[in-house]
Amino acid sequence: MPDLVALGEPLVQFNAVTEGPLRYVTYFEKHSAGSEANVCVAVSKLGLSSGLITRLGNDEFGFFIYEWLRGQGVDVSRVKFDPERPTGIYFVQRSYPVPGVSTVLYYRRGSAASALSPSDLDEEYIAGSRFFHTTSITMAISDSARETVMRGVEVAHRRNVMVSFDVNIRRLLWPSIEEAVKAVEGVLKNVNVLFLDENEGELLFGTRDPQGVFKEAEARFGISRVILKMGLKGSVARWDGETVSSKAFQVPVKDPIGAGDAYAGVFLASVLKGLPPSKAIVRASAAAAMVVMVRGDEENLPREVDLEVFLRNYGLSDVELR
Ligand code: KDG
Repeated sequence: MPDLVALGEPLVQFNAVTEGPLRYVTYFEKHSAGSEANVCVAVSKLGLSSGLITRLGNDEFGFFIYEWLRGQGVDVSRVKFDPERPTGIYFVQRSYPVPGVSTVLYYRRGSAASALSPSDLDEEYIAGSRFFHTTSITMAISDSARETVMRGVEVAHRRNVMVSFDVNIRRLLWPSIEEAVKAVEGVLKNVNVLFLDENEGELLFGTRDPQGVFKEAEARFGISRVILKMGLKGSVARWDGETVSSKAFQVPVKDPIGAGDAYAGVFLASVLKGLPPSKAIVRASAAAAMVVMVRGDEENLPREVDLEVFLRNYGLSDVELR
């Protein structure tokens, strides 16, 4: 069974080759993306095993994602093809109107993954893994997908598998922010490792302050492993009573989408390798920086050797970090 099992919707990403408003963009580059799929690839590239539970359309885009994930070493044995619904896609507009910031245009309503249902969960497959990972994106795409996330998290918790949850609130996918918050609050009691950013800290816990977020997460939901991402200010984690932090590595940014998944995937893979949180957080920050240097979420996800070279270039020895 894979070390990490994720549940969520992979998407084909069409990334604008040129910057600026999409109405003037002529060329798009095709990539395999989607938050939980990105995490699976991040884990697999570091030499661990991962598997994705999802549904794809029985169409060219579905075949592309399936073959891509399989090529990256992700176990696709729990991927189902839906003969009636299409694979979800989205477009990325880069550096307009804000330089270095990307915006997305989704075409995923009624997608194959939106028909995910609890019957797609193989309990023994989840129970055999060490981490079960998902996000609120999957909770937003349909009622049945939300129910699947709730059930998956419950199953993992009951079978003593560590549950990792990246809050990842995508405002475009929710009718209201209140609904998003309510849905996330509904799973948190079964979560062991929580990734979130400062805005999500504010929404869920009423504070952006790391110590405040850690305190509330523990007091309200019993979560003692919380990782707070603060953009250019770096990140801080509270891990079983220990607080660790990392700077954000400054790199030339082509497209920031996918940074959070690189971060979560490399953090979890590092923990799975037995590294302490102080090292996991630096490696995760490095990986997040690496993926934003190119278009596409997964192409720059590092292998161990790439992480080592990157960190050495920034004056940090990965021998110490390993
Ligand atoms: O984190 C990157 C993902 O957000 C992106 O690939 C698309 O999963 C996606 C989403 O729903 O926004």
